[in-house]
Amino acid sequence: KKYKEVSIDPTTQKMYERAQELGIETVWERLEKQQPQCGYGLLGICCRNCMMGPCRINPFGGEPKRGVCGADADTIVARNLLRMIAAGAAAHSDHGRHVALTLLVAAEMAEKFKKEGKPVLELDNMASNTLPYQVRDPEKLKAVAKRLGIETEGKSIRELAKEVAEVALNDFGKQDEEPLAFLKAYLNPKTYEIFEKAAEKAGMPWFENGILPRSIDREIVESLHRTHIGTDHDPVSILLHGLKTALGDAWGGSLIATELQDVLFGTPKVIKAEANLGVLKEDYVNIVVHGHEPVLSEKIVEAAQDPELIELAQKLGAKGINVVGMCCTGLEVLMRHGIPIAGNFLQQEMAIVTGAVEAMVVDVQCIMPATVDVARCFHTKIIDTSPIATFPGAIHIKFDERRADEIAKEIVRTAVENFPNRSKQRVEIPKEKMSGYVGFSVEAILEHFGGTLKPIEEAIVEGKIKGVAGLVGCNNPKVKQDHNHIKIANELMKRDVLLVGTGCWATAAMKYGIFLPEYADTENVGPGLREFAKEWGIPPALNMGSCVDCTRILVLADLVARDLNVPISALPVVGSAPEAMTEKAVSIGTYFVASGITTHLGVVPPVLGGPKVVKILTQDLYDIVGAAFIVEPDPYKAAKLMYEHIMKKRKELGI
Ligand code: BF8
Repeated sequence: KKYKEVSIDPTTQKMYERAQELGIETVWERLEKQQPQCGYGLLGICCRNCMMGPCRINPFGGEPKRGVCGADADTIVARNLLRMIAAGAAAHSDHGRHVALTLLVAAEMAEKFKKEGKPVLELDNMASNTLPYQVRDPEKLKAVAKRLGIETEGKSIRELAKEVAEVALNDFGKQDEEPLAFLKAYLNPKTYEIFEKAAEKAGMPWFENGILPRSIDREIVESLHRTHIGTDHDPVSILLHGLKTALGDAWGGSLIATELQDVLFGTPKVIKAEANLGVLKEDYVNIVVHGHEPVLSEKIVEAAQDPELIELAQKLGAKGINVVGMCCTGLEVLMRHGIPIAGNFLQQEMAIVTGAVEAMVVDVQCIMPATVDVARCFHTKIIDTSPIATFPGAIHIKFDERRADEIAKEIVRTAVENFPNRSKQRVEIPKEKMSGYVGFSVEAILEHFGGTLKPIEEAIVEGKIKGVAGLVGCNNPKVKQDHNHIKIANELMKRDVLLVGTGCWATAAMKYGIFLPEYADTENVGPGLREFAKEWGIPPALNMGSCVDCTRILVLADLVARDLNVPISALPVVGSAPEAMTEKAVSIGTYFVASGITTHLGVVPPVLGGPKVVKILTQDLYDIVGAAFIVEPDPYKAAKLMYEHIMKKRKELGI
């Protein structure tokens, strides 16, 4: 073969080869140019936390054994890991804050308009289109309010929206020692108790309330404080605080993002849609929404339906406007509206290489700055929109929620006006695309099973389904794209494990047809799972959404734990991030484990230089929180280990 095989996805492979022919540098060449990657960095034993350094520890046992301050390998590895968790938790949680602020701003605008005498009922219901954001799912808002213990009787949607947003925002910045209001509202008592006692079990009783997070921001700030030179040096306490910070993400920041996005934009319902680069259309203005926050992408989807803009597109020679998604914001609009998703993380440059993208509209997280360089080779415009994420060389149209509609239209117009600049001879869109069912929110799953999870629980008890695996996370160019995602999925389904998943894993699974009920007929699905899927008319794997929606997996696990009156750690449930890449994935892995779900990582995180840290993460945590990490790059071995864990949990439950 002339070119390296970088992906099992034919569209990525084709566009990669095209990039090679056109002399365009991609993520794979940049990875190549980084070789050999720094061994100290890979092992986690370099420290740059002060200016006496940078320091490195000899991984072979010789000198230097300590940094200038005296920190040893385990301290350095643990501190570095805590900083990764804090960054991941910060990214998810800042996203959650943004959603809560959007809800608050919309509620306050409704109040203001009401005083100005605009239609009262519509404003009280937050359904008025004079508002930049409406409450699309009032029932969910009431359900969230009830969970939080907020009185709903006699209150308008506007009043409730304001109160819920305020409780959420308080969870970010409160200063008392009480655990998060959202955590208290959503977590079952048995798992709560494990969090409360975890630090004591680990021999550190001075952690007040164990690893129960007090405030989302405070745990993140404390992570930076603890890892400052001369502060926390014991890998146990550093890692315990890592669990606490990650739990602030899970049962705080990410949960708030998911729940309030459902309130604002609607709770996903099961819907059929399409995935892969083949969703780009040759005769249309193609707009790719890429990043994470639906506060933006929802508005772009709306603006693209504006008759005036469609007319303009037609005047300029296009048939219409085609909005498609990329990464998690793509999953958000896929789940709620069936907007097709063009790809996962490693396809962002590939989408531009088709030559058919008028604009890639980006917000925050997982957007490579290299998209701007690739776009320079075509007519594509990269439009950055977040005040906190500016890309040199991009067009900056910064978003402001108060003027959301106006700005979204400006963005779409910029894309449309770029259509005549497209060079038709340079367009090459891969044909491949796949359809699948998406939109499996917890609410949609409950509805499908008649308002209860009993059918799933009974199938597990009977052994028809052996357990459930939550597959999540990124692509990483160190792994052939989607290879581990699909192998692990198939190996688990063959063993009758029902899959639920999010993020770039979910997009990968969709591209290979795993979200079609027919997939249950393939040899990749075991007889028990096949029977169950057919009986209920579902695919053998359920798409639960974006990465912040990993909290949907937690909420689902929590409901089962409540039904069985056990902590989450007693359930035959495992997690996996087969191609993990981001700091967010590290936070997710950590909060899965802390919440009681043993989790596999398919890419080795930078911890191997700290033997004590490795032991804590892969062994000791079983005694502390009832779950731990499995690290295994080989997907077949990984699936086997995950299955063994499920079987162990079944045995412990006596089923
Ligand atoms: O939050 S799975 S590469 S896109 S981090 Fe990023 Fe990883 Fe994809 Fe979304 Ni999640």
